Amino acid sequence: MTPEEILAQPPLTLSRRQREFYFENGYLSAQDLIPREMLDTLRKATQDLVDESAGLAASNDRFDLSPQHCAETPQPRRIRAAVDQHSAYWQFASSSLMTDIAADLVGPDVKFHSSKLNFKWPGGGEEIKWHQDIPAWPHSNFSPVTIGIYLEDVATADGPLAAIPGSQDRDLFDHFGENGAWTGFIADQDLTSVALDNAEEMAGPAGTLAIVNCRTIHGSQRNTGKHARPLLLNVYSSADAFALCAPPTPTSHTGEIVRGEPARWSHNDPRPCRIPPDWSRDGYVSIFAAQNQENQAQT
Ligand SMILES: O=C(O)CCC(=O)C(=O)O
Repeated sequence: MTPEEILAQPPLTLSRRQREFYFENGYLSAQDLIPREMLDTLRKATQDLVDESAGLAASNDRFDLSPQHCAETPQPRRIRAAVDQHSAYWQFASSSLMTDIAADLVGPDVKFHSSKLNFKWPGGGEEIKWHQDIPAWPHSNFSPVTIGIYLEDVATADGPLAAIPGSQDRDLFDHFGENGAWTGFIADQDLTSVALDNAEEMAGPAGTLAIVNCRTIHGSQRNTGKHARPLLLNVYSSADAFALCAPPTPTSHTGEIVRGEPARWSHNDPRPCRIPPDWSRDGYVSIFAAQNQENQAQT
């Protein structure tokens, strides 16, 4: 569906103005939509998983560990395929509240794509360099949207997600380095054409949604604050968007219709997208590992 067709549908949870803002700017920050009880359930699940990660000495297919991680101070930097790691995450991602929010942005028929929880720990939380999401998982159209939720209060110092307004309607950039290897970020020479001074931060209290379209250039600074920044990110698309390649981090729900009906026809956007490495063969750990050029093979 086109943005005009989506906007012609009656709003469900987001206001008309919020939906228009998303289509104009490629991102949206929204507060006061998530009930306290839902948030508390996600926080409890997350604490349980962080505690569980204390027993790990190395990253595995569930946890990507930060270099500072140790048993005394467990610091996973990502919970991979989050909806498969705790039932609370899937209950949240498939709730009518979240799928209605997704429907406000992709149309009434919604497909689930993927899920992860990124942490930035105080004093060490890494920068995530400017990038676009769709080059890692091309689809037949550009409806995929990442809906993030902060599980704790996030201020500027804690490394909130930031987006470049309007970048969803401009170029898609290469996320490969000069040696032809996947980097997961946009090279400095390409960023000279990007209005980085216009970047908008999406800070806010726990429960704030930070939403980005799959073409939107986004990233986040290091955490120089005193608090951890857990950000749960779920990706949805319109049902008529079909993945062109194997996803980097498939979940047991990837491709599932979570609202409405399956598509009978694909919607094919004519704008091209470069094909990423074959994740099903080469493996993928996380954006942190890719951007730092750490070993991408599964361990
Ligand atoms: O955690 C963040 O700040 C950014 C996450 C992100 O953009 C990603 O994982 O693709």
